[in-house]
Amino acid sequence: MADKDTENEKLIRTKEQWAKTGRALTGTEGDPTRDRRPPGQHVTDKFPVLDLGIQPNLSTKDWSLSVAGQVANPLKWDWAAFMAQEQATFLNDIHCVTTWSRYANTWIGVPMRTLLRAVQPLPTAKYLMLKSYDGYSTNVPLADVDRDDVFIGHTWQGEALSREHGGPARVVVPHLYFWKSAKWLRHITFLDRDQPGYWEARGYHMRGDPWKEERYS
Ligand SMILES: Nc1nc2c(c(=O)[nH]1)N[C@H]1C(S)=C(S)[C@@H](COP(=O)(O)O)O[C@H]1N2
Ligand SMILES: [Mo]
Repeated sequence: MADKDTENEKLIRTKEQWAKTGRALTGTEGDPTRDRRPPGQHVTDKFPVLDLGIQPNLSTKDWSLSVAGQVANPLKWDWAAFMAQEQATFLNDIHCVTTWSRYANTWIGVPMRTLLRAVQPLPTAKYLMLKSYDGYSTNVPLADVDRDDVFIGHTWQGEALSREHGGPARVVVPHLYFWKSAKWLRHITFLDRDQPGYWEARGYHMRGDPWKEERYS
C-alpha cells in the first residue's frame, strides 16, 4: 500500500512536470473535418487506465448522482432513476493528453442534454464542475457539454463499464482530452465562473481541445 501511494505520487508529479515543460506539444493545429488523429497523438488498441490510484468500489446500490448550483431544478438520481432516463448509443474516439488515442469506442448512456433538460441551467450558468467518488474533479464549459455527443456512460463495448474505467457511470466528453471525462461520477455543480479542477490546478488547460493541443495552461 505504501509503495502504491509513492508510485501514484510519483505519477502525479511526473504529469505536473509535463505541464511545466510542455511535453508532447507539436505546435501545430489539427483539422477534425479532415483528420482523425489530433496533433501529437498515437493510436492504440489498448484501453489504458489512468486515475489517481484510488478506484472506488461502488455497486449500483451505493451510486447516486446529484446536481446543484446554478440550475432551476437541482436533482439527485439513484441508479434506478438514472437508468429510467433516455438511453442512447454513442460511437467515439478517445484522446488522452498523455498522447494515446483509442478509436471507435461504443457506449450506452444518458445524453448530457437529457440531464440539462431535467435541471434547467439558469442563464448565469456557464461552467460545470464534475466531482467524483475518488475525490477527483474537472471543470468544463457548459457549451462543451450541451452537445449531442456528450453523455454519462454505463456500458462500454457491450459490457457494464468496469470499475477501473469509472463504473458504474462516468462522463464522456469525446471532443476534449479524456481527463475531462470524469470517472465514478458523483456530483455536478453548475457555476457562473470557471474554476480549476484537479489537473487544471496542476497546470492543465481549462478547456482541453485536442485539435488545438490545449494540453497545458
Ligand atoms: N474520477 C476520476 N476521473 C478521471 C480521472 C481520475 O483520476 N479520477 N482521470 C482522468 C484522466 S487523466 C484520464 S486520461 C481518463 C482515463 O480514463 P480511463 O482510465 O478509463 O482510460 O479519466 C479521467 N477521469
Ligand atoms: Mo489523462
